Amino acid sequence: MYQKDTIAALATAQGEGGIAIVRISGDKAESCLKTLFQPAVAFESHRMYYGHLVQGGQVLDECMAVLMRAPRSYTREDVAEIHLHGGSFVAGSVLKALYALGVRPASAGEFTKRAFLNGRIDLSRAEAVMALISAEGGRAARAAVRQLSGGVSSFIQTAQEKLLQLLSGVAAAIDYPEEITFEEAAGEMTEGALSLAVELENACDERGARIARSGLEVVLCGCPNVGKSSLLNALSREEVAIVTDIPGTTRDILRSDMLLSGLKVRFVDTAGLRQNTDTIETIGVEKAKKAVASADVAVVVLDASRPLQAQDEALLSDTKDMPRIIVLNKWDLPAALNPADFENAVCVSAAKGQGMDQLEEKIVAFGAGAGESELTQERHMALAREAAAALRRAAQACKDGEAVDVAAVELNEALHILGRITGDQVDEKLLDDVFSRFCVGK
Ligand SMILES: Nc1nc2c(ncn2[C@@H]2O[C@H](COP(=O)(O)OP(=O)(O)OP(=O)(O)O)[C@@H](O)[C@H]2O)c(=O)[nH]1
Ligand SMILES: [Mg+2]
Repeated sequence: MYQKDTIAALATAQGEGGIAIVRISGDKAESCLKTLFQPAVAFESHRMYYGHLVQGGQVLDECMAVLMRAPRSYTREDVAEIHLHGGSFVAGSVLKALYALGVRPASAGEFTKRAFLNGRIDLSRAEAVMALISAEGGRAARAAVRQLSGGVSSFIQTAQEKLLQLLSGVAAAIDYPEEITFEEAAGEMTEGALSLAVELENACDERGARIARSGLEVVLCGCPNVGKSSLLNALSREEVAIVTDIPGTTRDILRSDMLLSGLKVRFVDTAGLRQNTDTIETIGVEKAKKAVASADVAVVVLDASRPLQAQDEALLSDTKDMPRIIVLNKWDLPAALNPADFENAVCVSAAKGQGMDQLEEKIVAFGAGAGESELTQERHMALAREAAAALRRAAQACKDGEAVDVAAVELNEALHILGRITGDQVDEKLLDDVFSRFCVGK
C-alpha cells in the first residue's frame, strides 16, 4: 500500500505559466534538492530560498526552493519544492535530473495518498482536496472546503458513536439479562437503528450534489422563431448561436456554460419544435425533445407578441410536471399574452437584453440548497445508503423477533461500511479508486 521511495512530479499545470513547481517527497528529497539547487545560504526547514538551478555546472534557471522536513509537510515526509519559471522545458529537465538521482515519478494523487497513509488527513479530507481542485463554481468549492475542514469526518464519527451505543445496548442485554430484557433491548435498537438510517439517508442529496458539481442543466425550448437562440446569446452575453428570422435556424443542440451566483449553469439551446419533413430538422426536433426530458429545468420560451399556437400548448402540457420557467419573450413588442395566465412566468426581451436579471434569479432558485447536504461525494453517499440499508435490516430483524445478536451483525456491518467513508477501513482497491481520480502532482 505504501511505497516509501522518493517521488517527484510537476505540481503545477502543464504548459506555459507564471511559475512551475516541482514537488519531491521522501527520504531523498533533501539530498536531491541540495544536488540541484544552490542557495546562497544553508537550508533551514520551511523557509523559501532564492538560488540557482544548476546542472552539469550550467545554470538552468534562477528560482526559489523550500524544504519542509518531516513531519511538518503535506505528506509528513521530507518534502522539497522547487519554484521555477513557468514552461515545460526547465521543469522537464529538473524532473529528468531527479529521476537520474533515483527518484520515481509520482502517480496520480500519490502525495495526498501518502498524507492519508501517514495519518495526516482521513480519506474524506483527501477526496476534498481533489473536489476543491476540480470545483468550477462557488457551491462546489464551498462543499469541498466544508469536507476539507472535517465536515464529513465529524458527521460520520457521530454516526459511528451512535452505532457503538446501540451495539453496547445489545452487549448489555446479552451480558446482564436480569437488568435489561431482550425485548427492551430490541425495542431500543429498532428505534435507534431506524432513526440513524433516516439521518444517513437525509444526509445524501444526489441531485443537489450533482448540480453543485456539474451544474444545473437548463434547456431552452419552444416553437421556431420564438427567440430561444437570442435568449441564449443574451444570457451568455456573447454570440453563441446563430439568430435569423427564418424559422428552423437552430437544428442541433448548442450548449453554453456560465456561473450564476456561484452556481454553474449549463444552458442548452434546441431546435424549434414543429412538424417538419426536412430530415435534418426532424432529427434536431427529436434531440430537442430528449434534451427537455433530461434537463433539470425547462425554460419554455413563448413569443409574447402572438397568441399561443397548438405547438406552444403541447409543449406547455408536456413540461407541466417538471421544474420550469415560462418566458414571455419579445416583450418589447405589443403583447398578445398575459403573464398572469402562466405560472412562474417572466417577461423579457432577448433582443434588447431586458429582463435577464429576473430570469437569472428564477433559474438560480432551482439550484437552492444544491451541494449543502452533509455528504456530497458519490462514493460517500453510496456508502451511507448502504449503511442505512444495513440499519434497516437490523431494525427488521428485531421486529421479526430474531435474537438481538442477529441484528448486531447488521449493526457491525453498518459500522464497517461507514468506516470506508473516512478510511478507517481501507483496502488497496478502495485507495486505487479514490486516488486514481486525482491529478498527478497532487
Ligand atoms: N422584437 C424582438 N425580436 C426578437 C426577440 N428575440 C428574438 N427576436 C427575433 O426573432 C427571430 C428569431 O430569433 P431566434 O433567436 O433565432 O429564435 P429561435 O427560437 O432560436 O428560432 P429557431 O432556432 O428557428 O427555433 C429573430 O429575427 C430575432 O431577431 C425580442 O426579444 N424582441
Ligand atoms: Mg434558434
